[in-house]
Amino acid sequence: MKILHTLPREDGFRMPAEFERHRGCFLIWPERADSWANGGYAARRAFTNVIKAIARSEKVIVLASFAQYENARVSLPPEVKVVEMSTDDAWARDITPTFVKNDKGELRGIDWGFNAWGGLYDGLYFPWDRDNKAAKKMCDLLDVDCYDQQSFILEGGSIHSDGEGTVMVTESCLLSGGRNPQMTKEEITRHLCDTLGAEKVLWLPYGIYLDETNEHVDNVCAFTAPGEVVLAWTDNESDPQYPMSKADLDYLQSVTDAKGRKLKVHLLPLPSPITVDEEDCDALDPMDGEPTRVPGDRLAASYVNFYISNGAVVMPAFGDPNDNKAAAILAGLFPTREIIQIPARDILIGGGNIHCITGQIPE
Ligand code: KQY
Repeated sequence: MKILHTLPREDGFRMPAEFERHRGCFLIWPERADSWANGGYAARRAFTNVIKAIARSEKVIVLASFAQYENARVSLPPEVKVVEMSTDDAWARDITPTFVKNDKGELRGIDWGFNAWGGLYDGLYFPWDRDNKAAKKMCDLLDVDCYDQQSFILEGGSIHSDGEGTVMVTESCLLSGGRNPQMTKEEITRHLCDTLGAEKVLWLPYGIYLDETNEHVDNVCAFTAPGEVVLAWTDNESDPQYPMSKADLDYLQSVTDAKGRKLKVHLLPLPSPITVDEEDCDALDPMDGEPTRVPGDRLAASYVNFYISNGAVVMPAFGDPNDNKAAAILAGLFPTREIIQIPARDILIGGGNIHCITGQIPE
C-alpha cells in the first residue's frame, strides 16, 4: 500500500454512489459497555442480523478486537471474514476509508482525520486514536493505495455521493466547531470536490433532531438514484423535527444537482419519537463517571439510515406502524433489490443505525 499526498480529483478518481456495485462491506463487532447495553450482547445480535443480510449478496469483513475475536468468529457464518483490528467503537461508516475509483476501475481509499465527532470541542468519546488509525489499516488489508487526508476532519456518515458529481452534506455537521472551524464553507466545498472528485456540494441545513453526530446527512437524506433522494419526514408540525425537515425540503426543491437536474424528493416518514427508559440507562456503563443516556432522552431514529447492498436494502425496523410504510416506499424506489427489515432499537441506543455501522467497498 502506498500513501498518497495528491488529490483524488487531480488523479482522475471519484466517489461512487452507494447504489453502484460493491466488492464488499466492512462492519465492526460492538463491545463498548458505555455505548451498547449490557456490554453489547443485544447489539451483537442485531449486528449479526445486519451482517447476515448483507452477506447474502456481497462479501462482508468484520473487524473485532482481540477480546472479541473468538466470539465474533463463532457467531458469524464462515463466508464472513473476521479480522482482528483495534478500534474505539463500532461505527464503520465513520472510520472506513472513503473509497474512490477511476475510469479504469482502480480503487483507492481516503484516510480522513477522525476525532470522534468533534474532538475535545463536542466529541462523543476520548480517546479516538484507534478509530483514527483504522482507515489506513483497512486500505492495507485490501491492498489499495491510500490518500492521506488526516488534516481534514470528516466522517463517512457526513457525506453522500450520487456518483455523478454531486455530494450531499449538512451545514450543522460540516460547519460544526469541532471539525474544521478554520475553514470557510466555500473552502470546505472546494476541498470536498477535490477529494471526492465532485463538481457540486448540496448543503442541507439540518439533519435529525438530537442526532449526536451534529446531524449527519446519512440519517436524514440519501440518494436512491441519480437525481432522486429520500428525505426523513414528519407531518407533525409540533415536533421539533418538522421545521428541520421542512427547511431541508425547501432547500432540496430549490437546487439542481451537478448535472443540472431538479431533484425528485421522496418523503420517508419517521417513526414516532423513540426514547430511552430507566432499564435502558441502567444497562449502559457510565463514561468518565457520567451517564451516557438519561431516562426520557430521545434517540435519533430514522428509516433513512439504511444500507444499499448489491442485492438488498437493509433497513431499520422499530416496531412502529411506519415500519411497513417506509419499507413499501423503499421497495418502490429499489425495484431490483429485496427490502430486508432488521429490528434496530439495540443499534439505535448506541447513537446511530444500520448505515452508520457499515462501510461499503466499491467493486
Ligand atoms: O451515527 C453515527 N454515524 C455514529 C454515532 C456515534 C454515536 C456515539 N455514541
